[in-house]
Amino acid sequence: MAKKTLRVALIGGGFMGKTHSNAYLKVAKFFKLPIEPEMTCVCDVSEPEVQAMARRWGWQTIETDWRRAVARPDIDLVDICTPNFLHREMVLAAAAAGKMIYCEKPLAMNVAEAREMLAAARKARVRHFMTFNYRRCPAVALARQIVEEGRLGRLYHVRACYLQDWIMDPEFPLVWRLKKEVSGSGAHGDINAHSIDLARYITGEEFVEVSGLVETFIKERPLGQMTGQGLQAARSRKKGRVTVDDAALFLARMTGGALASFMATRFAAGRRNHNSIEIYGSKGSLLFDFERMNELEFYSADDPAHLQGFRKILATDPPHPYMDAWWPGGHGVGYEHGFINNLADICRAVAAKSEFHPDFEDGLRCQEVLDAVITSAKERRWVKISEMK
Ligand code: NAI
Ligand code: SOE
Repeated sequence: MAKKTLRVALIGGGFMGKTHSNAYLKVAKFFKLPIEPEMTCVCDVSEPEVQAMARRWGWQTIETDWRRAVARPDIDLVDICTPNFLHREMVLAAAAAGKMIYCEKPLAMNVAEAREMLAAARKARVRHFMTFNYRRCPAVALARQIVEEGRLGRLYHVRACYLQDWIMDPEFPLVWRLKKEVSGSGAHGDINAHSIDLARYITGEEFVEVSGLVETFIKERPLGQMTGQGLQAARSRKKGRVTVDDAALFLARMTGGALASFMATRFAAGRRNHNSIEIYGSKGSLLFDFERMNELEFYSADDPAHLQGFRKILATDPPHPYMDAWWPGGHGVGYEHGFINNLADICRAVAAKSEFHPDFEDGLRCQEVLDAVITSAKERRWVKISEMK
């Protein structure tokens, strides 16, 4: 009997379009899945470019109008990899067409949109999934397991830093990530979103209140001429205003009583994609840094006194999450594996009709924290997450 398939329409063939295409191509080669994705349709605005993308990755057909892609009867899952301002209307249309939806982060431009998107998916009774891909790094999933096993005891602190430097040059052009009407916010929604999600995922706790600070260091930049991917563009002579934050820092209180700090910036020279999170508890600590993504540092106060100290776990052996699908111990994984692991979990959840996280509810929870920080920075006060409900 032919294997059950999940027929996918991918919208947006840029950076994320590539990582998702790679995941669809590879997932069933490494994971034994009850249902396998079929690369049915890829959609982007430029016909020659989307044709080339289809040929390169093995997509069966193309569309240049996303509404046609969403409406097609031969599609089960709509995968949204477009700039943030498009997520809402694409999700609403996909839900109305009865399709399952897989959406890139951040889910929405603001809480109101995220709430509407979750409600639409629920009303249409369609499955909804998100990519917070760092959850699926084996070392991060292991960190969650260690916390769930109670090995850290009561949690006192979370310290997350997401540091980049790709726009430090004042002549770097005004790409879509620097325009509020396209991206919603800057470093905050782009990379604090990941840190917020990781804090929720690893600790299993929610945010109670936040106090934030945002800054735009370079207020004008040369206008950008898009060259296909959101992290690059040719620049023109004319200048335009940057309408998002370059950096966003905040303090938070978590439901279990932990005090947390977050720093997201695109102005940390030398830091290309430094996504780190540290968790400190009564019985131990955990440190993860994406730049050393195969490693997890763990300190246990339960160790005999003379052996106490941070141990570095190389999270590449089969007992570590996802590693039984990959290479023998010691042969590490990379950035793309988070996306493939996420997709494997989606396929299993669809086949088993079981729960999957992160879904749109996780996207909404993240958005509430993002918006609360912006409100706090604007009004110069602590903001409770309950004010965002
Ligand atoms: P990108 O700029 O590289 O690609 C976006 C693509 O969408 C472009 O090819 C563009 O032509 C296409 N597009 C724009 N309007 C369209 C329309 N109306 N119909 C069809 N296609 C359209 O952007 P990137 O980096 O791929 O980001 C896309 C999304 O993924 C964003 O929401 C971003 O926040 C998220 N993202 C997530 C990452 C993660 O770590 N999970 C990493 C990078 C981005
Ligand atoms: C650019 O800041 C970017 O590509 C983000 O959009 C991603 O979400 C992050 O994972 C890496 O950096």
